Formats: sequence, C-alpha cells, structure tokens
Amino acid sequence: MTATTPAPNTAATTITTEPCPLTQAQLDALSRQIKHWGKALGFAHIGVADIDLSQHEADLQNWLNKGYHGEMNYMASHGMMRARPHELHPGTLRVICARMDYLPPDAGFASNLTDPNLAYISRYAGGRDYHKMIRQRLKKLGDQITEHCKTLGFNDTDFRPFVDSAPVLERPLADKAGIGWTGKHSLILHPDAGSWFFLGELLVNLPLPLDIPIKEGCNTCVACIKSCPTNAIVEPYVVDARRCISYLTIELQGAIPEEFRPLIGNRIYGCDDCQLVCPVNSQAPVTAETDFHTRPALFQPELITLFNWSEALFLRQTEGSAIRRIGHKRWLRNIAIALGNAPANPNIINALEQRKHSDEVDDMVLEHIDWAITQQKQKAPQEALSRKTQRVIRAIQKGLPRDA
Ligand code: B12
Ligand code: SF4
Ligand code: SF4
Repeated sequence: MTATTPAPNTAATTITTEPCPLTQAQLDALSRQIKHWGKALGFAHIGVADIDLSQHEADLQNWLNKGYHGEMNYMASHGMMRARPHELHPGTLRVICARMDYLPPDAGFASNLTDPNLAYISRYAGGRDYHKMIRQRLKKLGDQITEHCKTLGFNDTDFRPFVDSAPVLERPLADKAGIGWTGKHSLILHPDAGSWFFLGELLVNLPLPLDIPIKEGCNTCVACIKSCPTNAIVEPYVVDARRCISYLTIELQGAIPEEFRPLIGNRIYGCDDCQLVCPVNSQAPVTAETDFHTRPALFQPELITLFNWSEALFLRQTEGSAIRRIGHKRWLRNIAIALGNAPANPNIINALEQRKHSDEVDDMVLEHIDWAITQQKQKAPQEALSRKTQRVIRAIQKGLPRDA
C-alpha cells in the first residue's frame, strides 16, 4: 500500500491527521520486521488486523442485553467502543495482535482435579501477573517501530499497547489477525498452539499489510460445551459469564449463588475445563517464560493450608500475581466452598469452625463457611467427584498425557 492508498476503514482514515508517507514496500518490510522483533520479545505469534469489528457489534450488544456480563459493569460502560478501536485511540489504522503462551511445565491438571483436598488454580495464574509484563513488551515493540519509522522519515508514528483490561474485543481482533480461530468456548485457538495463551494488542496509525484469518477448525466437536461444569457455554461461541467459574471465583464481589457452589468443586481461582477437554490442546507448547511457571506455594496446594493463610501471608505469597487482586476475603470465600465440596473430614470442619472466630472474615465469608460446614456434616465419607469432573479427568489423561 502506498502513502496515498486509503486504509479499508473509512472512519479511521478521516481521523488520521498526517497521512503515512511509507511506501507499500517499506510497510511490507516493516511488517516482517515487527514479527521478528515480536519473537525476540517473547511473543509466539504476531498478526495484523484492520479495525473493522462492525460485524461483532450486534453479538456484543446481544450479550450485554442478556445480562451475560453480570456485575462486570466495565463491559457495558464503554458502549460500542469495544468494537471500535479507532474510538478508543483516535488515528488507529491497524491492530498488531500478539500471543504469549502461558502453559507451565508440570501442569498436573488431572492429578490436581482428582484430589479434592487440593486447590485447583487456573494455570494462567500460578506465576507472575501477565498484564504489566505483556504491556511493557508491547510498548518496547511500539518504540522499535517508532524508531524504525523515523529512519524512514516518518516522525508521527503513534501507538498504544493494551492487554486484557482495555475496552476492546481482543478475541475477534486476534481472529482477524490470524492468531487463531474462535473456538466454541469463545477462546482463540490455533492448530499448533492450542489455546493456552494470552492476547495483547498494539494499536498503531500505520497502514500495515493485513494478515489472513485461519480456517475455523472445531467442526462437529462440542466437547467444551458438554464438559463445562456449570453449563456456562450457553450456545456455541457464547459464554454466560454469570455461570462461568472464572467469573464466580474472580470477578464476582459478593456471595456466590448456592446453585453453583457444589459445581465449583476444588476450583478456587478460575477454571480450565473447557480448554482441558479441547483436542486442539494436545500438542500445545509449554511457555518459554519462567515468570509464568507456578510458584511453589501454589503448586497443587492443600486447601486447608491455603485456608489458614492470614491476610498478611496471602499478600506476601501472591505478590506480583493476578490472584492478589481478588483480596483475602474472596480468597477465603472460594476456599470455603472447595472445603465444603471436599470429602467429609473432621479436620476440615475444625479448620472451618476456627476461621469463624477470626477477625479476617466478614458476613459474606461467614455465610460461605456455614454453608461448607453444613455440606461437610451432610455427606458420607469419601463421596465421589462429580461425573462431569471424572469425565474431564479421563479426557486429560487420554488427550494431554504430558500435562496430566
Ligand atoms: C470479560 C472477560 C471474561 C469473562 C467473560 C468471558 C466471555 N467469554 O466473554 C469471564 C470472567 C467469564 C472470563 C473468563 C475467562 N477468560 Co477472559 N476475558 C474477558 C475480557 C476482559 C473481555 C471478553 C469479552 O469482550 N466478552 C464479551 C463477548 C461478547 O465477547 P467475545 O467472547 O470476545 O465474543 C465475540 C466472539 O465470540 C464473536 N462471536 C460471537 N458469536 C460468534 C459466532 C461465530 C461463528 C464466530 C466465529 C464468532 C462469534 O463475537 C463476539 C463479539 O460480540 C477479555 C479481554 C478483552 N478485552 O477482550 C478476556 C479474555 C477473553 N479472557 C481470557 C482468558 C484466558 C480467560 C479464561 C481462560 C481464564 C480462566 N482460566 O479462568 C476464562 C475462559 C472462559 C471462557 N470460556 O471464555 C483471554 C483469552 C485468550 C484466548 N486464548 O482466547 C482474554 C483475551 C484475556 C487476554 N488478554 O489474554 N473472561
Ligand atoms: S472456564 Fe470453566 S466454567 Fe467457564 S466456560 Fe470454561 S469450563 Fe465453563
Ligand atoms: S473443545 Fe472442540 S468445540 Fe470446543 S473449542 Fe475445542 S475443538 Fe472447538
């Protein structure tokens, strides 16, 4: 594309102040260079998308209208800006989408889910918080692009990095950029990379050449929909967050509705089940980032041990981790539920009773502790795992033997 060639999205071209003087050949070369720089910065895949997400606006509005965002008011508060990157950052012409893998070695999925006395923590969260780290690397990429453009005589490069927290539809952008296709669980997945990765974006005012989306590959499979413990995937590609264990254990501030408590099992922070049963994850790469390796204190930890952490210890152990953001009370709330779901055990009842007298619990946590004590007292010793969880465990042992 030459300097005078208009970008496909008219809204963006009218907002741009200075037309980009780079020739098509220079933009092509820059695009190749961006992919090299991205790899050097630890991104496993970089792709470029245009900013036209208009085809997703109706789906997003529908999702919001149905209240699927629950208490995540930030999902509704930016209107359709989520689908309009150029409104989020005026002048944006392209979105450079980046993938960073997080699957830790020794993931031990099946062994963790099999033992209901151990806490299950989503594998994206056992190491360092990804937000700051990915944003910093995207910023470096932006700086490299800016410097390069200066050598070509263009001094008006403008960029803005985003990871997760931005009001922008990251998955549809990654889909357009060829990072992967949209799975029926709504996550992005790639035939060689599975879905164990984070996404990040760099919004730029350069008309870079576009990458091509890859072919959708779920075909007739519906394993994720069938295995979701809470039936949160209400139709293919659509998750009702209010039912999703990730939302219930991380995003929801108050009490977790009782109907979901027994279904949460030992999952105290997030959930991976829809990815665990996905056949595309069978060859997924392990992360190259040691920062994403699971910390020793969070590696297959005993529920009772975590429940006994004081607030000070919780803050120390989760320093620099995404888990810290839920705070000690929600941490206790989630573990109380898992203890209620664990096989009957007088030690658990003891730990729950003792916590009731601690000044670190409020009424919300107390109510969950009481629920857990009732569960413990009602059940026969060694009650079995739910049938769905047993199925997920078998699927992991068969499909992901390295990570079982
Ligand atoms: C809110 C949110 C959540 C919510 C809601 C999830 C949801 N499915 O919407 C909750 C808390 C439940 C959640 C959970 C998780 N999340 Co989350 N989440 C987000 C966040 C902040 C916004 C997502 C969003 O906009 N949802 C609104 C819906 C309407 O948008 P959408 O799902 O993208 O839907 C589009 C497509 O599905 C498409 N679509 C609709 N119908 C159809 C039909 C067809 C045929 C096609 C092709 C497409 C299509 O159009 C929709 C747009 O309207 C993003 C970051 C971001 N800013 O994008 C991270 C993000 C999606 N989450 C992420 C992760 C890792 C998770 C968890 C795996 C964490 C965990 N282990 O616990 C789980 C997975 C649960 C799941 N199956 O989705 C990653 C996903 C990476 C990836 N490989 O795709 C993201 C991108 C964060 C990041 N930067 O890495 N999450
Ligand atoms: S993360 Fe768990 S609860 Fe949420 S959609 Fe996937 S399987 Fe269902
Ligand atoms: S489990 Fe099956 S349907 Fe779900 S995302 Fe994976 S391939 Fe697609």
